[in-house]
Amino acid sequence: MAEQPLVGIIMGSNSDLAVMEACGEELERLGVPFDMVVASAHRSPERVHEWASSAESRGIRVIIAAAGKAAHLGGMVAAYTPLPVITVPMKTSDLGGLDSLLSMVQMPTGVPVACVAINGAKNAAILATQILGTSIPQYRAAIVAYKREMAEG
Ligand code: RP5
Repeated sequence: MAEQPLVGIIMGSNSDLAVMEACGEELERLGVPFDMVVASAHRSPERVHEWASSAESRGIRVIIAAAGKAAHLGGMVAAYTPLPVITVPMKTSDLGGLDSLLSMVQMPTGVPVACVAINGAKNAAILATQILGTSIPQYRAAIVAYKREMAEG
């Protein structure tokens, strides 16, 4: 039987997948089960609503939301769930991803999202694992080992 996903990854478009694959690869490396869906805040809002509002009851503990341009996906997801939301601003052709970044970090008071660097898919996976590690020793140990590997070069 497949392991229960603990991290839910949502992205606004299939065009985000090339970048976000690195997020899934890092979660796999850290041993974190996840699921991944494409749903857009403006093109398929009902799907986003359904996915975000049911995430906690499906066993998800942390959400990663990736989007580009006027990137309201993370904020919309955060509105529908008590789970922590980490956003990944996608690099864009017109404004280089600054548009996505500002859309995410400037969430109004009361509905925060965390935000990693532009195209920071791998860091989102690491941060999600660190959050899991505050309550699940296996993931804390995975992060400790990862940091040790980095230090040893
Ligand atoms: C956002 O608009 C997506 O997250 C994507 O980063 C950007 C462009 O989407 P496409 O036009 O490539 O589908 O919704």
